[in-house]
Amino acid sequence: MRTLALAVGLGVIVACSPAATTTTTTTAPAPDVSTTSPAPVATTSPAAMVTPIMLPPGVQWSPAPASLPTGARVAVIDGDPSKEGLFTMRLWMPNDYRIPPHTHPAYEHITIISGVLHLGMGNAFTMSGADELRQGAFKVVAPNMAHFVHAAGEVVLQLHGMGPWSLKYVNPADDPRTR
Ligand SMILES: [Cu+2]
Repeated sequence: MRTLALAVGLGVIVACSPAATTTTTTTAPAPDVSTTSPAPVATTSPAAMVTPIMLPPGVQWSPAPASLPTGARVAVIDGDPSKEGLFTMRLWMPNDYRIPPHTHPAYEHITIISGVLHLGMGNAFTMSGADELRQGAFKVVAPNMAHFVHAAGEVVLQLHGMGPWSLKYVNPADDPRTR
């Protein structure tokens, strides 16, 4: 993951550089994402993902709440999802992690920090028609809109929305809290 972290770091530096805004006379062609192969599946532990780039100082990954399938990690970086008001959290998913079809009571705003996430809409978990969201991608899911995700390799995403936040599975049998 060192390469990825370095790449992200460079991206941040470039984005923050004043020079980046003054040298716009030549526009570089956008990378052709359709021919870019997914990042190789790494086995880096969540702890190794914790860098100043991934999380603000003092914020640490915790095991995902009981409402999510085991294996993911979360870090709340602003606000409190259990209370009223705006919150922002990050979610780390291992390779092939899945969240079955579910809904939320409010808008879900998803930003991909790293990795490749498949995001599909509807009541049935299927990759056909699912969006392939890559680093930097942003997606809004409307309240009560059934959706599901699959991590193609490790994924770190940022989720922000208005609390109190909750998650309801379309199929109650998918709910880890009921097992
Ligand atoms: Cu969701």
